[in-house]
Amino acid sequence: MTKLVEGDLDGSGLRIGIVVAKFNEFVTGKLLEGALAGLHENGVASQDVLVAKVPGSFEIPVIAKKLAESGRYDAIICLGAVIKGETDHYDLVVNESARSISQIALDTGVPVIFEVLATHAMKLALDRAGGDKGNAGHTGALVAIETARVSKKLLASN
Ligand code: INI
Repeated sequence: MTKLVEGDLDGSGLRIGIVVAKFNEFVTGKLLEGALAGLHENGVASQDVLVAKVPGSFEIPVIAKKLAESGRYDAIICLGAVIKGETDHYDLVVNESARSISQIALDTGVPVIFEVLATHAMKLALDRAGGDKGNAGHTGALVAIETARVSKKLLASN
């Protein structure tokens, strides 16, 4: 018989780490609010959530790695906002952050959720931080819960 393993949005008992960049804090603060709301709406207890603030999106991976390696968290949510300026710094920060974050998940087996916005204008970032296009932090919370739940169910079914 075929086995199906699928996540759900039961966040009760899950421990979640959030790493949020302070750069463009006007945007990332809204992402953080969305993420915390999404976790609490789905049963994650406040005392099971740790928020770590880092200077910029480039610093997210090193702290996400520490949290993932600690074994204390069922998922890590990474929040940042990289907005294109006049230099190539933008591309370097976005690419390095994305590549490292996915590598941490693969190396540790802990779901690490990438909600680092990369946009060409502040307005486009704000649209995705509680504006017209929703809140990527809130989406990240749901993705974190669902992925952590798939992971737990997989282990339980083996
Ligand atoms: N960090 C961001 O999170 N967003 C940005 O838009 C950004 N820009 O444009 O430069 C940014 N740079 C800082 C970077 O994340 C590091 O903090 C810095 O390079 C020191 O390592």
